[in-house]
Order: sequence, then structure tokens, then C-alpha cells
Amino acid sequence: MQELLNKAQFQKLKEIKNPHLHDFIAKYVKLCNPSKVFVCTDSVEDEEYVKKKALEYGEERQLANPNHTVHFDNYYDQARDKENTRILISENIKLPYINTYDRKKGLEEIHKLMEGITEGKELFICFFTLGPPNSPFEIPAIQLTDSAYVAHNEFLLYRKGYEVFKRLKENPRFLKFVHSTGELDERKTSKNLDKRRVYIDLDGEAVLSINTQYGGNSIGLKKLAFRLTIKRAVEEGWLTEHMFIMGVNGPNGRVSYFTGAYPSMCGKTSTCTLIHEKLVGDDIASIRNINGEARAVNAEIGVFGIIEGVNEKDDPAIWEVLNSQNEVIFSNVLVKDGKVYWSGMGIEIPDEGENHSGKWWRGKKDKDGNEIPPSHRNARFTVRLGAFRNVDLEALNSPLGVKISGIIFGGRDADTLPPVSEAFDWVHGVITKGASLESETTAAILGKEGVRKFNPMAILDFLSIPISKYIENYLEFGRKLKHKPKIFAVNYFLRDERGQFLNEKEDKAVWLKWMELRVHDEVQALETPIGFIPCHDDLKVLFDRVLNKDYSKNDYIKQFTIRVPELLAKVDRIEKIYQENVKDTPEILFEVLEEEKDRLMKAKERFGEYISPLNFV
Ligand code: SPV
Ligand code: MN
Repeated sequence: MQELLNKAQFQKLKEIKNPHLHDFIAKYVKLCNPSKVFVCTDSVEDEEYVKKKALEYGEERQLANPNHTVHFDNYYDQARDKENTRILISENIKLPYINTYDRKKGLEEIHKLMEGITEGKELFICFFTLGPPNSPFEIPAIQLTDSAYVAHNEFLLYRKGYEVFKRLKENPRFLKFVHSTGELDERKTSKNLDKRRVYIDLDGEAVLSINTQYGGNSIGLKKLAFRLTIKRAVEEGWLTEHMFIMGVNGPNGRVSYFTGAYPSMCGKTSTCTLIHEKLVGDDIASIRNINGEARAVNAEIGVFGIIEGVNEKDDPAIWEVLNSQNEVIFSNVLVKDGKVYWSGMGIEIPDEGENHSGKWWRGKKDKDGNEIPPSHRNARFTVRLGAFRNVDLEALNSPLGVKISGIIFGGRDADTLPPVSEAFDWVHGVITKGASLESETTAAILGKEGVRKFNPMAILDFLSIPISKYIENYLEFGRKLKHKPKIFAVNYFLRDERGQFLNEKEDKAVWLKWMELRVHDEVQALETPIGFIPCHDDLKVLFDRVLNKDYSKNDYIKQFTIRVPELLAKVDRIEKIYQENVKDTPEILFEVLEEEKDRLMKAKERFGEYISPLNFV
């Protein structure tokens, strides 16, 4: 180590008495062979150094606002690379829906690609923790990266962990991430995309990611760590979920906390940042049973959010942050005269500038003849949660997290589920709302849009263990809770027979208030075959109070009609998926789905195929 690092940097590492850590660092520094190594402690100076280097090395550029920078990813490196993201496993087995690869072969292959990959570059060694330090949720992690942009993102998104590492006992468990952008082109974007690899070594609790910069592939503590923590959580009996955490303000100053799982681009960040509610986290929640309560913490302290469609009216809290003096990294937006622009921002966008495609003008086409929009649809912003006016800092920093009253599952669904419904109980919710989640594909993923896809718990892209084990753990987790959160499903994307959306974007604020009242048993609900739905009278009061809108009975009937043929078809699809593709599915899943089918058939006999909610009064 002493040979590889200069004296000051070596000294910083020496203060962490952990041979296992030193071996790991030495191994990858030797392999990648950077010309320089910088070790980040928790000091402000070290963070400032990284920020300065992101500008100096050209991965970020200064914008007119002194606290704003912009970064571009390669035109073909704009999203998570599912194909080249592989879970390395030792046994020769196939896991449905999971991209697995032989561990030995995978490690050999990627280590070969990593030989000398950081030559001539500076390598940053950073320490963080997922969850609050000194708490039951704490998970220490180390990141090696030759990208100051990646390290900068991590300083905005995660809690610093150098001091945590210093106090760890010998041979503790920690997560390890090694990242290299690989060779950069003249725009400082990753060039060798044909050698892009994200290899997840479950046994070694390490992820190696190369020849990419897009955050979802490169920021170790985000979706790369998620694959590792999902495995840990199932082994240890807790949950780590693709969920926001938010406090919903109830009557008389009461705050009730909810978590919510939605696939990317289905309203997750928009929901938890609602300006009149309390924001705790937008992407990854760890949930543990503490004294019989389900308690959640945000693994992160920042937001790496989608910027498209963020405007003053629909997302005032995010808008405010992006227009403030807080630190922001923008990525893959349009830049003109030091200012940034994106699609759907609600103000006029210039006809030219610079974006993820280089110099841009309206009408510009890419190699395949597709017109290039001003900003990429997966363009993002990185900010600290502390920048939000409505952040709940006490909840964010609480070592024991917050007590969860409700869990919400949301998807993009044109024709099946009503805007909000409540499961009968934990098991019914886990199976019919979570494990049965389907969502239409969006521009976030390459390929056709609007195709219905199975996406249990909105976690399918990140799953690293068999689905059956994951669901069993959920059921078991609930079984052991003294106070079980209620489980809800929401659907912001329901349409009528002409294809028109049946709800406004803002209506989600009302569904939250209704759920808040339900978890305290303060409103009645109607029992339908798929769970409980709101009564018109209660929604009318809430629409008036929250949105100052009249909510007609006619709208209510359209939105909350129980669509039996679609619901039955959905149960059939889900049953088939589990029967045909998921070995060892817990038997109870089929039982619960059969019961649901039964209720739907009986209701159909009595009331017909499309049942007005008024029939359930
Ligand atoms: C998501 O797509 O769910 C994200 C962004 O939160 S990424 O880091 O790409 O996963
Ligand atoms: Mn996410």
C-alpha cells in the first residue's frame, strides 16, 4: 500500500485498522493502476477537493448558478444497462427474471477488462454508510472510482462513513464498489461502451462497474448496493425496498408515515415530494421489525431524480430546489448560456444549445434517424434532501427510523385497478398488491412503450435472489410484526374507454389523505372483491379540502368501477407467471389469488361485469 499511495493518503488509510479493507484496496489499486490516489475522509476539505476535480477533469461543467454543475453521459449510456448487469453466482442455476452469470468466469472476464483501466487517472477512495451511522440500519460501504462526478454524486446522496470505518472492529462486513469510466472521449464521456459491464458479486459483497458513467450503473451505493442488500435482508429477515418514505399530515398535527414502491417513471418521486407533506426519502427504504413495529429509514440522504416534466405547478417542491442556491448536479439536460432546460419544464426551451448529443438544434436527428429531444427523457438532477423545504429531518436522521403505518404499491395501469384500494390484510396485500404488480413500460427502458410488464414490488430490475424467497421473506416479516402496516395499491394512470386519463396529476394528494385516515380507522370504506375502496362522501370532503375541487359522483363511479373482466384477466396472468416461471412459489400465493378470483366471479354473477362502486354500499 505504501508503494501505491503518497504519504498523506496512506496515513488516512492507516487510521482504519482493518486488514481486510487494506487488502481489498491494494488489490484493485494494483489492478487498475491509477497514477494518483485520493482518500476521502469525512472532512469538508476532502469533499471540496472531489468537487473541484470533477470540474478540473471536465466531467462536470460550471453553470451560471455557482452551486450548479452539469454532466453529460455518452449518448448511448443514458440508462441502466440491464443486459450487461449480471448477478454472479457460483451454482450453475437459472433464476427467472434475473440475469445471472457464472461467478468465476465473470470475475475473470471483468478483472481482465480492468487491467490498467485507470492508468493516467486519479482514483478516489470514499467511505459511506447506508442508513444512519450508529443505528441498527447502518451498512458501511467503500467506493473506489476514477470518476469525480460519481464521487460527487455520492457525497450528495449518502452519509459519510470514514469515521464509521475507523471504529469498526476487525473483519467487519462492508459493501465494496469499484468503478471506472474507462477511456473518455473529448466530451469526457465513457467511450468503450461495448465493454460496459456491471458485475455483482453476491458472495464477495462487491460490485465492479466499468466503461459507464450513467448514475444507475456507476453510483455504487445506489442500485448496485441494492442488489447486495436485498440478499442480506432476506438472509437476516428484514426488508430493503424500492420505496419512498413520506409523512402524510393528518388531522390535528398528526403525521403518519408511508412507504411506496413504484417502477421508474410512475410517480414515485412526485408523490413523496408533495409540498404539503413530509419528505423522508424517494428511492430506497430499509424496513426492520423493531419491538414489533415496522420501522423504516432512508438508505440515502439525497435524490437522483428524473427531471423531465418537473415544473412549477406539478412539482413545486422540486422546482424550488432546482431554482435555489442549493448544490445541484444536472445531467443530460439542455444547456444554453449557463442555464439548463428540460422537456416539460413549463417554460420556453431554446432552439439550440448543448445536450447529451453534443451541439444540439431543434430537429437534430441521431444515427438511427430519431429526432433528439432537448433533454434526454431519463435526464436527472442530484440534490441533498436537506435542500427541500418539506424535508422531515428528524425522521431522516432518526437512528430507529419511523413507524410505518401504510405501504403503497403503484403502477402504470390503463385499464384494471382503481385509483386507490386497500388490501384486506398483510398477506392479501403482499400477494395481490405487491407480488402481482404490473406496470406499462416507459421511456426509461429501451423498447416499446405501453407494454404491460410483471414487476413485483417494483423491484424486479434489482432482484438478486429467487422471487419465491423474496416473497416468503415478506410474508414472514409481516407474520412477526405486532403492528402490521396496512397495504394499499394506487394507480395514477387509469383511462376510460376512449383512452382519456380519468384523473389529474394532483389527485394523488387526495388518495394519500384517504389512506392516512384509513390507517387510523377514521373513515369507512366499501368492501369489494379486490379490497376496500373509498366512499364517495369521504372523497368529496377531501377533494374539497385538499384541492378545492368539486368531486362529482359521476367521476367517482367512473374511477372506482370494479372492472371484473380486466381484474380476472390480471389474476390469470399472474397465476400463470408464478406457475410457469417461478419455482417454489409459496402455496399461499395461489390460494390468495384463487380466493380473489372467486370473489370476482361471485360479484360478476350478482352485478355484472362492470360494477359501480355504489353496489358495494
Ligand atoms: C430508477 O430508475 O429507479 C432510479 C434511477 O432510481 S437509477 O439510479 O438509474 O436506478
Ligand atoms: Mn429507483
